[in-house]
Amino acid sequence: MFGPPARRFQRVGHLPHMKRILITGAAGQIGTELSAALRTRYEPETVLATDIRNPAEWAGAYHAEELDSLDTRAVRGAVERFGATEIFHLAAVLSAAAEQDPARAYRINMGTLLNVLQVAAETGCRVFTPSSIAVFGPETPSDPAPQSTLQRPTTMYGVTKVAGELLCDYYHTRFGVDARGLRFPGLVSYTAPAGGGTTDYAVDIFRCALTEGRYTCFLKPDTRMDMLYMPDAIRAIVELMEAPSEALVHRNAFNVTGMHFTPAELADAIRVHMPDFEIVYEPDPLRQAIADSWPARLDDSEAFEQWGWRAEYGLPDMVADMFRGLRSQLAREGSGSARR
Ligand code: AKB
Repeated sequence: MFGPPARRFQRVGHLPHMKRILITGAAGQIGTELSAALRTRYEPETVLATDIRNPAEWAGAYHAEELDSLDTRAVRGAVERFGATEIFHLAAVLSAAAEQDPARAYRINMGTLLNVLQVAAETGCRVFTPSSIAVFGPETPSDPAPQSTLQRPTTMYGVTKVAGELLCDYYHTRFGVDARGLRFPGLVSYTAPAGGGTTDYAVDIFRCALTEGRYTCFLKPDTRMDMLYMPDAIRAIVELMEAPSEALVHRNAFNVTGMHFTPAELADAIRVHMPDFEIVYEPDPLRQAIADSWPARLDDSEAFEQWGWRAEYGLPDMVADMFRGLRSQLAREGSGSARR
């Protein structure tokens, strides 16, 4: 089994045509780990991490800039100044947060992606942007949801992700932009907190287990959801972006998955490491309705067939690695309350 993403990739060093990568939303859950992995895989100075938040708060010593990706001129300026050849566009409002202010979520999710694709069309950049299991709705076959199937989401986040998939396809066929993407299920990680998602319980539960010994779950105990551990997600992004174009039938919006479990099953897996761990359930109607509208599992066989994708972490490995990583992180943060 591989370690954390930053250590998992061999450096490929100088490529014949050197990649220069600009990341938006770099301070978020995926962005924090993807920036580290790309700096390891390529030369660190070829990665520019950007976020709407001030880099002084999140970037450490790395090359980073504040960037509002709703501002087309600012995106174009950053791409041109840095000489970017690829944009990894991660800035987005997630599912539960989007339901609090749907119009804002539409503006941000669609506006930033349109800007990135437009600048990519003008500058010749390649693009990666994540899609989500949220593109599916209650009418989609649930276990598993096929790669090509009915997409009638009932959330604003899902609406923007379906439209985003179509927009990527449009910019590819109309302007030749090499826009690729993955449909992620819930992502589990410990480096940066998740925020505003429906699957966030599977992240928060570990920190609460270690600091308080208990967790109050906002979903019902038998809500089965699809999940992927972050090291697998980061590897999927890198492998897809490095896959030869000729191998790809879909290019964009590949289903990928790692494991699927319920909150009760996750609590049992946590008890293997912490026998006294307690969980109580106080379902939040909004997030429960979102979870119930998504498939229980994605069929990722097309990703395997077209570019060799295969997840490495299942539930027990993921739980063991989360505890290992989070314990060290809490020790670094100086949280004396972490339980053994
Ligand atoms: C969310 O819960 O909104 C995200 C997702 C599944 O895209 N984690």
